[in-house]
Amino acid sequence: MNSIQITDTFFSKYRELVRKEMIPYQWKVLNDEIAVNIERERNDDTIPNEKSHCIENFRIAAGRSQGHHYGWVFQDSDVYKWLEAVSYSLKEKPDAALQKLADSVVDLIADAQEDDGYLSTYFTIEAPQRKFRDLAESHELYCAGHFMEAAVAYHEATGNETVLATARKLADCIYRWFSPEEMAHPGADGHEEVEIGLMKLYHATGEKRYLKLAKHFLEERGKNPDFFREQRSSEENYIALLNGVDHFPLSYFQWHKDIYAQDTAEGHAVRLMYMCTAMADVAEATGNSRMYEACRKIWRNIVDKRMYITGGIGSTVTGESFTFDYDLPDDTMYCETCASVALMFFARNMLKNETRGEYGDIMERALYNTVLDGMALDGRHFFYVNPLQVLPEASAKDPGKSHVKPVRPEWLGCACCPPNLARLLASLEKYAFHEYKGAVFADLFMSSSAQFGTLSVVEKTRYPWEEAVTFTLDSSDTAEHAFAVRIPSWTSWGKGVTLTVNGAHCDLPAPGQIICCPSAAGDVLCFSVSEGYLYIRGQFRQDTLELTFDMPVVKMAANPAVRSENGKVAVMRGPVVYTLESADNGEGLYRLFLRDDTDFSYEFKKDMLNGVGVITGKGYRIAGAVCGESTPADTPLYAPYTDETEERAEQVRLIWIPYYAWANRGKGEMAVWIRQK
Ligand code: FUB
Ligand code: ZN
Repeated sequence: MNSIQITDTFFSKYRELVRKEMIPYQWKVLNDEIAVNIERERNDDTIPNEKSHCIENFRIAAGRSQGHHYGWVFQDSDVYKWLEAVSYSLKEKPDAALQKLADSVVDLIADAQEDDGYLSTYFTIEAPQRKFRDLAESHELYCAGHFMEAAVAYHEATGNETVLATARKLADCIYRWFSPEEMAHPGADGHEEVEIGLMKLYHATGEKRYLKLAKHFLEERGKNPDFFREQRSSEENYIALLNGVDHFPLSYFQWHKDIYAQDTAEGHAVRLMYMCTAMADVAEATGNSRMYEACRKIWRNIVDKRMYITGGIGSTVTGESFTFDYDLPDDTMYCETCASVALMFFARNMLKNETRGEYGDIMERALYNTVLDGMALDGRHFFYVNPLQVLPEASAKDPGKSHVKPVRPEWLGCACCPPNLARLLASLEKYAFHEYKGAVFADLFMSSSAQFGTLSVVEKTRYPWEEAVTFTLDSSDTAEHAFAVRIPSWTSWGKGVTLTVNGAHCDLPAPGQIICCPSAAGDVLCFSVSEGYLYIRGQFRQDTLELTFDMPVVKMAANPAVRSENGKVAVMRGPVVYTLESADNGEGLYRLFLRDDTDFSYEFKKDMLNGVGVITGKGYRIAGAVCGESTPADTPLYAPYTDETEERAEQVRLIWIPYYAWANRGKGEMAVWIRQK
């Protein structure tokens, strides 16, 4: 039996926040029990924002209450993601009262399920005649996928059989309707997700039909380009289920091409990431190297050309989508929290196919930056969109920036992100390690104790603030074990990695080289490096490895093709992207710049922002008016250029905080990128 317990100071705070704040808070919101200010994610009057009504929708569908469905057609998924987060939390810390509550939610969901297994409160209550008839927009399968994920997690955590039976009944209903063998009904959901749920159900039950259906849905994409249009036109009195979506191009749904031919990241970012997450899983489960290669192509395009330095993805609010290579505007972007959560899912499933450090590198980049940015330090306010530059006045007055919020709302009209964050943080151990071909891999660094068969691993670290990570390895048998540690790619920006084995320095092998060092039991441990991992093989007897990852403060530049960041730099230390806020640096961040003389210093401040590493350094501020203030009368709007402005610049001491921690001290400006002279 494998088990992993996270004991980490940095992440335990987050997991405690999930348990003590997010889960109870979200439960109250889903029940409309507390008055919260629900903000629309952008200026769009059609976005429902009066209440959540999630639980009430289920009660109505179950016949326990009367009324109409309220909210998005995919409102049910908020409950499923909450239940999934509860499952992981219960697994970590049993809580009888919470389990009782979750059991009652499971019973409610089972009651809302129709006799044939169909489950979607919107269609049961409002439009039974439209079931599976508008897959582009209906999200029926999307919600089903989220329920399957929750069901597997809840069953694993508590042994509750009702939840698994309900999920299987739903999967069987879907299987009957689409029936891959007979092609009873063609098509797949406009929003990928059911494929992930089916794969989890397959892994949990061994039922091959679920795997087959997941693969079938993936391979349906793009087969018939007219499918969504044909479905719409076959409905008498068709009414759109989602406003505006019927005008989006097929690439919005990843329906523009066969999945094997899609080689760039197109369309809605969350949809694409869910599709790729499922593809990577199906590729591994079926040994389909063509499918893995298809994932690789999309992966390369994202990480080489379409991802923000923060691990955010999605460059435009229109369709919450990718745009084109190197188009990464930092003040109008989307960077939805869910998209980066899902990028982590994708990376994690890529590791099932092939162990490459870059998958762990991207999980880490997304996690420490955009993902954690998705929530406030109080666990009760959430970002949907994670900008890299904010001017509150622009967010308030420029309609093109209405989605760029300067502070995290209490809840959102479309509440997909908060419970997605909760379920990810509550299950972080699934991302910290993986096993592959008999070896155990440490992918993300956090203090923990883990047992993998006969091998026990105790990890201690103060990452990401401190550089050392120590592993104590011990096995209860005499077999040779293989353990591997990801070497973060950012270590190449500094002095690299130093390795100490049982207290003695050991050189790090070059690729292709093997270096052996004494083990605690008087034998040897042999080290090699491959594809971003340090491998250690041997018989482990309380052997201690200490890795020190050099973490200098680094000025990062973007590829010159990234138009918005030309001539600018961002500051990073280890995996953490830093940012400037007006709370520390005054208004008018756009007037700041750096020269080559920046003398960075780094200090951990335990009383600031729940404990963060803070960077200070020399910078310059150009004199002049702050946007919004009246321009000094003697300064024209335009004048011939002189570098007088530079000469008038005053020297200032700048303060950078971790990007994820911005917007926790009220409304103000923020900028990740700053001009470099
Ligand atoms: O469509 C369901 C969810 O709503 C998506 O995943 C999010 O991007 C939001 O649009
Ligand atoms: Zn979201």
